[in-house]
Amino acid sequence: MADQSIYPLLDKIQFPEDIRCFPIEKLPQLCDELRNFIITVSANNPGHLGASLGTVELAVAIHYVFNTPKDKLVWDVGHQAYAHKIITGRKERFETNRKYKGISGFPKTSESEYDAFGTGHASTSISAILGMATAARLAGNSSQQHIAVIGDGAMGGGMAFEAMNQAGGAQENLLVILNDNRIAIDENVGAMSQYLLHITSSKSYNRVKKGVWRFFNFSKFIVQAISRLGNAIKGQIASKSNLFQQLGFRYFGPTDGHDVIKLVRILNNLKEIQGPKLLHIVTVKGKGIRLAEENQILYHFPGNYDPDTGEIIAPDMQNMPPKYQTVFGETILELALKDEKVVGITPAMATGCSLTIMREQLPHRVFDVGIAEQHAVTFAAGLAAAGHIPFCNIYSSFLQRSYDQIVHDVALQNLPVIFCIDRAGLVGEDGPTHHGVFDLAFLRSIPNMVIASPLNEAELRNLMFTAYSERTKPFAIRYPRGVGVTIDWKTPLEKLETGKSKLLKEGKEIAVLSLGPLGNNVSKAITILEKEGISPTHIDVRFLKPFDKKMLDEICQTHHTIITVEDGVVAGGLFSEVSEYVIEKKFANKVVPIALPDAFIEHGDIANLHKQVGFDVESIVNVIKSVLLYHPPFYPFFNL
Ligand SMILES: Cc1ncc(C[n+]2csc(CCOP(=O)(O)OP(=O)(O)O)c2C)c(N)n1
Repeated sequence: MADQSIYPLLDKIQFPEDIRCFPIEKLPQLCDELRNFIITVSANNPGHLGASLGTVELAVAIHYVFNTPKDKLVWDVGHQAYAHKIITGRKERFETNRKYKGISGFPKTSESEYDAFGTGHASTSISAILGMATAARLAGNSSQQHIAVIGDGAMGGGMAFEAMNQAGGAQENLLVILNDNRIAIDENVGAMSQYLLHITSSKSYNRVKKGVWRFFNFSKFIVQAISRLGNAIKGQIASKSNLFQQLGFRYFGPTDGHDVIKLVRILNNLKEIQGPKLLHIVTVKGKGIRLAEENQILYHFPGNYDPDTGEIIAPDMQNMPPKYQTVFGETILELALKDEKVVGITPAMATGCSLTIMREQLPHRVFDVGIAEQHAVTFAAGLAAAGHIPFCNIYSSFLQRSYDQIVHDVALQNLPVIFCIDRAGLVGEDGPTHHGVFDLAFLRSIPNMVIASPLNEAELRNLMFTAYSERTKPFAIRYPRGVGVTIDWKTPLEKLETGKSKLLKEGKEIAVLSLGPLGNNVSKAITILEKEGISPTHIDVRFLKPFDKKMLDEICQTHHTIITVEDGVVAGGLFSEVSEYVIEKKFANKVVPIALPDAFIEHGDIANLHKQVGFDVESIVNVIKSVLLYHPPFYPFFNL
């Protein structure tokens, strides 16, 4: 007898229309298979496991009820959309999830017509779906449905409120599904989170809930008729003080987001109700793996694990250099223990950035402000204005949201906020939504800013100490995700001279000016080249702003070519700084960039991405050699 598939229903599915042929009673089994499939495949291909395990029933119910891709579905952040991806034509490719040249870990319009909108950053879904709903109305298309799925963490973000404000006012026809799993990456924080807890646990809401579910047992025609009564329905189904109702939405819930049959019934009826609606579902992050349900922070992104037990297979970190994040966490704690004015701020990434290290000892001086990067920056500005020493830790790509706050609230007032910009440069598997490659460019144009990047862990510590000691200006320190290069990193804190570079290797003809940890690849490249008799100068510029013009002046007069190396886009960063100087001073040096092109870089492991963009050692060797080939020793490099 042939082997029986462990996924008998899932095997029959490529696209949602295949599911729509199933009788509703089959859906729980399909969900079980889908969940097992995610667990099995993700066990040795790490991804955002916890969130995606919580939305299996929701994804199936939405695609069962709605006519996707004609009806539009937007997943907020998008890290919870694995089930959606698998049942919308990407089952076979799911094992390539997040891999180089594989499918993206986030919804992506170029990947599938079922991904109505690309996501990766939080709190965008309601704005996007509102735009689509508005467009449909303007086009006279009343049959198209619009659904946004947003988590309880993302619901606390400012953009979500801005969109709710417009949608509720305009009474546009859309459905927001609030996926409340009571956790963001870390514990969810703030009043919105408290409010949702109140709704899910309060007796009066639960009484109202019974009425709601009676309502959903009515036939479609009765629901249509009742919904035409407009506001009258609101009173029947939720407390008058409900925040979402006050914002002009019809609120439904809370309900169990793992009961797929009930979800289907509810969604079928909600389709018949016009105007903005919010369905509040309660789910369990990590559903299906006991350990993941119990350790939701750890299993947000667990890495490799045993698919049977869920036990995490941790990589051997013995004799490995520390992560830059650990160095940040330990160093801020060290400074905070010495100075009570030091405070730490994170917008919802306490574990990711290791501010947890300080929080364990000094919880009252660490502020997790929720997914609210704009607010985090102005909050830090307020603290600085009142004499505190705020270390505001934000991932580079999320800091993009705070541009006006950096300009208007920090730099213009010259407030000494210390920005620790985590995940700077290419981040790897998370891809273009998360690559932190614009910060050098967007910060350099802001007056008063100090911008630095450490070559290694010791330099990160020293830059933090320098920023702490100076406190005359806003000071940004950008550093990458992951491990550094030095095992003995806990060196005594040393104040560096702001704006001063460091000569790492004296050579001739070519000077390589590197900013940040990519300088370690340059050092390796030079070691290789020296064996062939090629000996360029290497300088760790450390500070992009203020820039070490004295050093640059000397370099321009003693080397015919300057190669700039930076983990950021070519326009606006180190290459621009050096080129502008060479032009301004009318030098004739050739300036060659090793930087990212004017293009979005896809996802994949760092080794492949570095090779692709020319950041790996071999590519750097080749650039230096090719420069020499085209610039014989007599090349003039005098002042024009
Ligand atoms: C603007 C922005 N800030 C931070 C993040 C990092 N981040 C990814 S998921 C997440 C938590 C989201 O929580 P929630 O909306 O409750 O979704 P869940 O993970 O619980 O499904 C955070 C903070 C992000 N993606 N975008």
